[in-house]
Amino acid sequence: MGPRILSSCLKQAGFKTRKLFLQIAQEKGDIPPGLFLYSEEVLEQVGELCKDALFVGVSLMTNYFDRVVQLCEFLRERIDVPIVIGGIHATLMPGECAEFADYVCLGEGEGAIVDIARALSDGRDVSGIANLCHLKKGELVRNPPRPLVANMDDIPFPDYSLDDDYVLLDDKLQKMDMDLLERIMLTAAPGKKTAQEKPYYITMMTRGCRYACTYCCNRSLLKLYGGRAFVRRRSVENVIEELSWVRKNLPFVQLLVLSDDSFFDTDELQIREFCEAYRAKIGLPFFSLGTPFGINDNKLEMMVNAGMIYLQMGIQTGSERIRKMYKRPFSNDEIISIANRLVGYVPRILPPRYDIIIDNPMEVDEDVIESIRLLLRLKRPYFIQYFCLTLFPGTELGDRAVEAGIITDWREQVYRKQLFHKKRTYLNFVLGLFNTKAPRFVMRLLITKPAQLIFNRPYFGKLLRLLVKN
Ligand code: B12
Ligand SMILES: C[S@@+](CC[C@H](N)C(=O)[O-])C[C@H]1O[C@@H](n2cnc3c(N)ncnc32)[C@H](O)[C@@H]1O
Ligand code: SF4
Repeated sequence: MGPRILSSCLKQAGFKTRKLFLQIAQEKGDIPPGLFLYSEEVLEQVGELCKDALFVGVSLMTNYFDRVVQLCEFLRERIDVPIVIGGIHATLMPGECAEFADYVCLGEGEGAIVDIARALSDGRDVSGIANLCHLKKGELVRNPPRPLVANMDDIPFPDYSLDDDYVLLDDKLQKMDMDLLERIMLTAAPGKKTAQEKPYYITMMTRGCRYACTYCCNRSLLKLYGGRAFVRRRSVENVIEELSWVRKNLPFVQLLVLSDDSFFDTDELQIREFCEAYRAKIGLPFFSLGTPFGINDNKLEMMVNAGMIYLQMGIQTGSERIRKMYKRPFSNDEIISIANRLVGYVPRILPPRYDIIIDNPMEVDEDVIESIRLLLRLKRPYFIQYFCLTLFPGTELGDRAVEAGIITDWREQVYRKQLFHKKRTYLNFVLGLFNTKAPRFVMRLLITKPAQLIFNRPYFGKLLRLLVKN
């Protein structure tokens, strides 16, 4: 969403943009991270497409680090065009990003990107622009942040025009057209493994989140903006206008995603207004992300009536100790009560999806067993999404892991981490059974002391590997 919004800002200011979508597929395979680099042919193509630009802007998430370094180094050698890096990783680690780019943008980029384009096209200096950092004689010069965008409705809709877009597919940079757009909106579809594998469009009504869960990058944004009015919501009218545009211009979209950090964490009036307008004017099925923060019966009822086909909710852990470590302020009983209400809507909605964080090096077996016990108490059906804990820089847990000596090399241990490779432990195996038809009594048996004594051993991973291979 970020780069598309920035492209619209530039167009509004009278500039032309060319967008390159350089994702590499098969992120989840057994491919060593080194192979996630771009091929020589792709780099050449990118170089050609960027050589006449006023500047190149790159958006960076942590796990794209190596390939962005590769790309920037290639461009710096090949063409004489300034490179600006932005996005969450640039915001978390501006110093290291400044080593392979000319400027780094911290936080929101809408104002900065237009200022950069104007300065460069007028031949003015860029280095003083608010939000930017750059290296001067090896030292990081950090300009103050500009005020946050106060009125979210002032931000233009993401740029989905296809006039000058390219997408990396099948290891080739291809000119984007409606068919390719449909294809990428389908391949990244969030509902894989369920009936929801449909081209989807993702949007957000809110920017920012008021919580600071210790594993989450949001804490760095809260810090950057010093607690000022960080959480802002677009008007319902504005969101509906965007979605109406989508209905009209991207007719293949069959599913909408409200990807706010915590959609339900607002008052009922706003949710009612949204739901009524959505139902009357949009009508496509949608799913939403939510934390247990702020979910209640009234809001659920309104969302389901408006077309919500399921909700993805972060549970993260069933261990009170780990929940405290994560700074998630609710109890297992509260989770159970919300989850059971949610399941009450099935089959009007699809089974809810609950996020669970696994492979936390600060967890002990008893914590994982607490998670299993919690999941055993939740009414079925539901689907679990497992996320291996990544100790991102700038997060509280990331800082603690460095202090504890768990992280000694960010690049090796974090940036190059296979995000979806869970450890082959016995307890992860038991957790995995929640997405199968395994009867609950079997799972209860599997976490009894005798079962743990036999199976919860290092040999289990090797055994599993053998079984899976065969
Ligand atoms: C939507 C989303 C997804 C979608 C993406 C779908 C899509 N096609 O867009 C899906 C579901 C695929 C996804 C997956 C993942 N995501 Co995600 N996702 C988000 C989410 C909720 C919104 C992203 C967004 O569009 N934001 C709105 C735009 C406007 O903000 P923005 O991108 O930050 O851009 C602004 C600035 O950063 C800046 N900017 C950005 N780029 C540039 C470039 C330049 C040149 C400049 C000047 C400025 C600039 O300007 C923009 C406008 O102000 C964010 C959380 C969040 N609230 O942002 C997490 C987030 C980006 N995801 C995150 C993670 C960890 C993941 C996953 C690893 C798994 C997971 N646990 O969710 C996967 C891996 C994806 C991958 N790399 O393969 C983390 C990233 C952590 C990190 N350090 O990299 C985030 C920040 C969540 C969090 N709070 O921790 N995600
Ligand atoms: C985009 S996040 C949104 C989370 C949502 N705001 C919440 O609080 O539940 C989606 C999921 O990613 C997972 N996640 C977030 N940060 C993570 C991290 N550092 N490591 C592993 N998983 C993470 C969590 O399971 C989370 O529920
Ligand atoms: S509620 Fe979600 S987005 Fe907000 S800080 Fe916690 S994990 Fe991050």
